Amino acid sequence: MNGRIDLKKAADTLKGARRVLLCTHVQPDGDAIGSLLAANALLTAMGKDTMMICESPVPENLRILQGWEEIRTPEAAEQATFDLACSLDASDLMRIGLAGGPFTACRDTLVIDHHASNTYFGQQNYVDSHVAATGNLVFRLFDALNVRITQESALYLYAAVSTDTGNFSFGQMDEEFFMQMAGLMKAGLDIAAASRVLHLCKQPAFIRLMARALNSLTFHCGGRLCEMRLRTADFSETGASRENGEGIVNHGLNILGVEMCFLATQENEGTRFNLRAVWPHDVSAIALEFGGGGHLLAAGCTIKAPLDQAADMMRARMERELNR
Ligand SMILES: [Mn+2]
Repeated sequence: MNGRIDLKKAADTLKGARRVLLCTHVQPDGDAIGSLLAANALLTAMGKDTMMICESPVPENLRILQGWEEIRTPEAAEQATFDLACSLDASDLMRIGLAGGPFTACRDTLVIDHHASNTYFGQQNYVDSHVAATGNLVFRLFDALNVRITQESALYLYAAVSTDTGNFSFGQMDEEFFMQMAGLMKAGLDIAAASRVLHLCKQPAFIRLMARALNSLTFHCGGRLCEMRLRTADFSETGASRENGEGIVNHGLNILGVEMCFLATQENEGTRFNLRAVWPHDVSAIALEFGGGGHLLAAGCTIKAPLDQAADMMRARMERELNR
């Protein structure tokens, strides 16, 4: 039976377990790693035996979170037995990747998540899509279980909730959200220092790559559409990785007057597109037309054509959308 449960039941389930396996999604972000470490600290404080697993490595900028080295690969869990497996911040079983093996092998499974698209893949599912981050749900569990939030855990939870709100600029922030933030400050969170490391500081290679992208910026449709193009040479000459390219497209969307934008990146097999739009436009439909997908306002696809040819196609398609 895949049941939806409330906070109290989730707290009771954690209380009743002795050995708990904790896992999160592949390519983890601040909410994934922050929630994982915070849940681990919560259970450890309650005297439980725990193991944390994640298929992908912890991103560099999250390695300021103490204890990140204790996060193991899923194979580490194969030799051990647990009486509860708990997944954090993943909307479906595919999303936890290889951690899905040890997760489903466990007798009891608990899903803690905030995605509206959650498939309730646990035996018990504490899912609330009205909170900004999974970290908000872990905060509630600290409260419900009467465990004090340490300064260390405050940093974990801050990493979680600030990541999913773009450092407090979007998402479902309400009174409870800021009451929780007040709780983190009370626990000794150094918010300015944490924000600098987690959100403001960038790798020099990223800034050099962004300079290239911004230099390629062109406007169309009277400033309602903009685009950027990155060539393979832009990566090799700046020392940037493909990972560094992520997020650059948002700088196009954050230009006053822009309603739609894209970043076209040259790849071996063709051209990769990151598409963005301001409501009520829809880039997921455009991405779908080119064999990709995503959300209404943020989507992606790959066109099997050289960079300039592919980018001209995308620009024409978006111009059509804006002139409808
Ligand atoms: Mn999240």
